[in-house]
Amino acid sequence: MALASALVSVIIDAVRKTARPMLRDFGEVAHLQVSRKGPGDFVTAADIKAEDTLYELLMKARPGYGFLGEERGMIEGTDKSHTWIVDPIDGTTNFMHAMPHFAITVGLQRYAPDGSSEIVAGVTYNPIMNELFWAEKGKGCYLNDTRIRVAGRRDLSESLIATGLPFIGKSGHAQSIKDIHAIGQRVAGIRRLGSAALDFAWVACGRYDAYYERNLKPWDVAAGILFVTEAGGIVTTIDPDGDPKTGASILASNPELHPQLSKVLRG
Ligand code: LIP
Repeated sequence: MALASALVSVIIDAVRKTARPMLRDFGEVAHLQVSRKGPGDFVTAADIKAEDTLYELLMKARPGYGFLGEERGMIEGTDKSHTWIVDPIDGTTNFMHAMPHFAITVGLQRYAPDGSSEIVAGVTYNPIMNELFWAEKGKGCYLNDTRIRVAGRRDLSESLIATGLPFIGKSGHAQSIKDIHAIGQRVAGIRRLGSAALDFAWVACGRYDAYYERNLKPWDVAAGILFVTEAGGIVTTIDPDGDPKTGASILASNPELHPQLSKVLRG
């Protein structure tokens, strides 16, 4: 990428190298080994292979950093100021069902001496559409070589909203119905496409006006939080004063719609 810094270029290179075998696996998904981590929670051989590649390349580039991966868990580094946060295939269930909507997503979290932290770089790549979203703190958000910004829509009744819904083994079913009921009466459309990382990216480029979801993981949200804020949006938890980086709940939108949606979801 002409505009990307050396740090972001390291991530982009690792993601692109990971994507090539992933596309081959996607073409043969019917023959892919799949394991069950829990009810409704699957991991494929492609997830494992992709996370292994990302671990090898990112740790080679920044040997001391920590690494938090969906499949490996937390691996502490000697440099306590940085941690890679990685979901090798966000949208695994889509991938397993040969649905062409999934992404490799990498965030870099930086820790300050006072214990606070922020996401300072992120890349999310949809290899099927060859759409590479990337951002660095204070330097904007991009889709391939084009700078992107959140939609400017102010009227909730004209907005298109993304969300995620619980399934077997997940909690929050009753709350999700309450959320859908409250939101659905006020917006032009709701979409649930099965990849949080791409939901964030599509808010950042203005395809969605907002995205909300509960009960996610740090690797689902790390890069996306940076994308939306660097594209002029706001990302908070649904309930007041939480830390969206945990993934406990997410509300991402532009500055005009965020307070309106926050009021609706907080009931
Ligand atoms: C998925 C998220 C999705 C959420 C699913 C799952 P995975 O991530 O991207 O938004 O609704 O429950 O967490 O597990 O496919 O990497």
